[in-house]
Amino acid sequence: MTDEWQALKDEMKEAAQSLGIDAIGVASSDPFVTLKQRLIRHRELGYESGFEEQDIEKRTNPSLIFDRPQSIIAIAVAYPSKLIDPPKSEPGARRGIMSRSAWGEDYHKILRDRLARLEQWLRERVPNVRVESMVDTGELSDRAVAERAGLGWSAKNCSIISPELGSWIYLGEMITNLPLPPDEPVTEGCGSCTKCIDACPTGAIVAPGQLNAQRCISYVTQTKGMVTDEFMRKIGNRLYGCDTCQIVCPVNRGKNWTNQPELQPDNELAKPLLIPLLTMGNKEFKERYGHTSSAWRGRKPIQRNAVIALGNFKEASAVPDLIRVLHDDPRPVLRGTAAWSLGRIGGEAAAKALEQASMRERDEEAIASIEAAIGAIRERERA
Ligand code: B12
Ligand code: SF4
Ligand code: SF4
Repeated sequence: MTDEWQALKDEMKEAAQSLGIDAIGVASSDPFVTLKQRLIRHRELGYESGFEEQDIEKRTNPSLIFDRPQSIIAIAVAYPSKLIDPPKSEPGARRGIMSRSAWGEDYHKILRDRLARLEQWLRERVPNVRVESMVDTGELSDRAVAERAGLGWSAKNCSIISPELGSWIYLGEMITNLPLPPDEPVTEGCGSCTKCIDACPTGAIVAPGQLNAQRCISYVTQTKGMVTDEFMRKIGNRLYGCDTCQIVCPVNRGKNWTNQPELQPDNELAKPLLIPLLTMGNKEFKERYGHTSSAWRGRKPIQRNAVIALGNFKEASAVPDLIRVLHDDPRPVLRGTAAWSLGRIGGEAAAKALEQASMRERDEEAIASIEAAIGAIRERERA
């Protein structure tokens, strides 16, 4: 019997590429005991983002979410890391950047499709197979499953790094009632390298493999409220997500996966002009970005980040557009953020618009931001 399951697993591994899956492995469905301790500690330290499943028992015990599980099949789908002939960001035509995980079609859709193809493939061979598939939003830790299934190691930047594919991979999994023999975890690791920890702009990687998500720019770009001065400066021109700790990783050098047609980027979406984003309505946002993974929080965080990026570029030509946001945008967070950017850029027109706004503004956070911006301009004038 064991040989039969081994044979099915071997056949499945051979079929993976034809199902659009770049790497596949099998993990046991035993409880994730060390992960559980880790998640408890993570919560105690206040390092969670709030985007993870909150029930730690369910996260770490597959038998609580699946009747008599026998194995977990982990899959990885590789994605591109390079744009071909990317448009330049230059004075007068500044551009933002979407993280690679938001290029192409939403990876949730793509991985669900690959898992559905795999389920169909299994059903043709084992008609009474039972499965529960998930990607990102499911209860399980996709990284912990992938690590146990031998897809890669759990790296210092927190990513799962495949020795062959690097970390430019999305992860998903399928709990099953099939007693497939588990794979061995990979033996490679980060060694003495610390490039990602050194490069992280906010010190969010507090120890190897330990992230304070509250300090991670990827998280900050996905929040909806006002961002603190410290983080606005560090966001740079990122519109959604952050790739820094993967870009600097030597294992990723030269790795750019172009075999998944749906995941290939559109330059104008991946590196869009900033000013047109400021006036993008909801309908236009859905048309342009609705099919990407950046859309799940709506247009507000992306527009706020576009305002921040213009401030960080100190883009003087954006002052009239930022003044329009400051005076007319119905969302206080956008008005407050525009004040910050105008304070960064400075100049007479910005100062005058901020003075006018300070007399009209009613939102407390926006008022505070306007006053800080006026203060910043005055201080620079005095210096
Ligand atoms: C919440 C979340 C976030 C949060 C927090 C990220 C984090 N590192 O915790 C934020 C918004 C910041 C985020 C950002 C990103 N995310 Co995210 N995110 C998730 C989500 C939903 C849950 C992660 C989680 O529970 N973290 C809590 C930590 C404590 O647990 P864990 O990372 O799951 O498990 C590891 C640790 O527990 C560790 N561990 C356990 N015990 C111990 C003990 C010791 C001593 C040590 C050192 C480690 C250790 O080993 C486990 C396996 O690696 C997963 C999807 C999912 N359902 O799992 C995607 C996921 C992790 N994200 C993903 C991606 C792509 C990203 C970004 C690259 C996106 C971007 N470009 O901006 C960044 C990377 C940031 C980073 N350096 O981690 C991918 C990762 C793919 C990969 N190759 O690893 C996932 C798996 C989504 C997917 N299905 O593909 N994300
Ligand atoms: S995603 Fe960016 S902010 Fe987050 S840990 Fe990596 S480098 Fe740091
Ligand atoms: S940069 Fe170095 S330490 Fe960081 S994940 Fe890559 S190999 Fe590991």
